[in-house]
Amino acid sequence: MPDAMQSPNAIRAAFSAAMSEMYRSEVPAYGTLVDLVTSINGDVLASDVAQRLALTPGEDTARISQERHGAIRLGTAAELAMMGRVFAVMGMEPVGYYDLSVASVPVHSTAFRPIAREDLAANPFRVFTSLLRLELIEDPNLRARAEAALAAREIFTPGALALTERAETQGGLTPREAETFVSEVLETFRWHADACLDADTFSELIAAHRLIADVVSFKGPHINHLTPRTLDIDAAQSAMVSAGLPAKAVVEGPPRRACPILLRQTAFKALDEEVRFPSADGTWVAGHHTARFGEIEQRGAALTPKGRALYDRLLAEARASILPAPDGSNADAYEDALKSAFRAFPDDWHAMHDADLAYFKYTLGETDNMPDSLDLAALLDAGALRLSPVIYEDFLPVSAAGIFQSNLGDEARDTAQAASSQDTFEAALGRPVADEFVLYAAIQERSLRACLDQLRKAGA
Ligand code: OOG
Ligand code: NI
Repeated sequence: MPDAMQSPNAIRAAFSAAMSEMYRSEVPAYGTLVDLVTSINGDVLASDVAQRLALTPGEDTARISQERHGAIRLGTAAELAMMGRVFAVMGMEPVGYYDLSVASVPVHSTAFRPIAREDLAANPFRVFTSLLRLELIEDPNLRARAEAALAAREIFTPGALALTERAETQGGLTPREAETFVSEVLETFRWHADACLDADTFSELIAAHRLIADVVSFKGPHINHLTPRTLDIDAAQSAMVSAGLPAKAVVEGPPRRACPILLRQTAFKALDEEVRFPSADGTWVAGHHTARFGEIEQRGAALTPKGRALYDRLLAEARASILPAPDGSNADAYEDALKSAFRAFPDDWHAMHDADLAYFKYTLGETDNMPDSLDLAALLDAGALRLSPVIYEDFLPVSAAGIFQSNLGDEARDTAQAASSQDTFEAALGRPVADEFVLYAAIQERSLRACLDQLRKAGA
């Protein structure tokens, strides 16, 4: 009898751990970040604050300090399509379309992540995956050289390609194959200090756009950051500053609230790294490149389309009055503007639920005055049903743009950009991306149905 297959969840967890270990050794400051977040999460979970967050015990808290996302930038449609197949072996599906051209970043992106509630609970590892839009290089000669460099590289090892095909044909991988798969796929994400383009071409690409140089000049799409999840990003931000990490001036996303929504993120700036460029005479030329950084995030409730529209409107309102300066000089004023705009967003789980602003998981509560009917509002009021926010598992384009920008330098801001193109992205990927709202709504509906079934059985 053949070995049983390793579950995609186990492969994903192993991959996430292996990636974290690799990044810790490549970027020591990331290790500092993980340690500091782990300690803050421990403090929050042991305090009253944890109660207020209304997390689902176990499901939302057990693996909190192992939770993280990463990001890579790919160069071609073929790379994206293959990456999609590799992630599928780990139970990660493309969710959402992000157009970063609005922020003068020449990429569009999706997030590969698990989709079902059980799979998210097992390990929610996600990778923000961007595809470069080479058509945005204006100089035809430089564009041709960039295309040639991308066409000449193979970012996957033969072992990774073979095992992905095997997983597809045999419907999974055995534990032993899975172990090899993890180490083979890790190679794609590894940092390469040796560029594959000469120093002059690299400089020209940097001049066209720093991001283009980052994607095109190296052997592979090195993981550019890994982001642990914290339960208190403001505490983590101060700890980052105290630890001497070059933290970004403002936290991206919504303001601090009693009931966190969506995603708040902050990063420390990219490291200046030594690289070397090949030259025609066979020698190497020393140089440097900034690509990799560290980030932390605090996740809150996933918002409904109505809640998201309100979020987008309030964020735009705040940003119309003040934009955070890259040097941090107006950080306090920006935070005040954000806080005052978001007064219009209810900061209470029950109120957010009743106004249909966020998605929730329901659990059964103990109550002495069980209502006669299974009316949702009555059950909640009586405490027969309890609310726990469905955690947001995706990303925010304005925040992502801020994260990209903080690592590109400010000269990258006003390049002209082509329009959004989800169709082109999906054609490159070879399949459509999932709609995040549909996924969250399904989690909410299923949990409600399960509770009502139990109540009915109990003879309510
Ligand atoms: C990705 C930036 C987006 C986030 O957390 O919003 C991102 C990148 O720099 O490649 O990771
Ligand atoms: Ni990120």
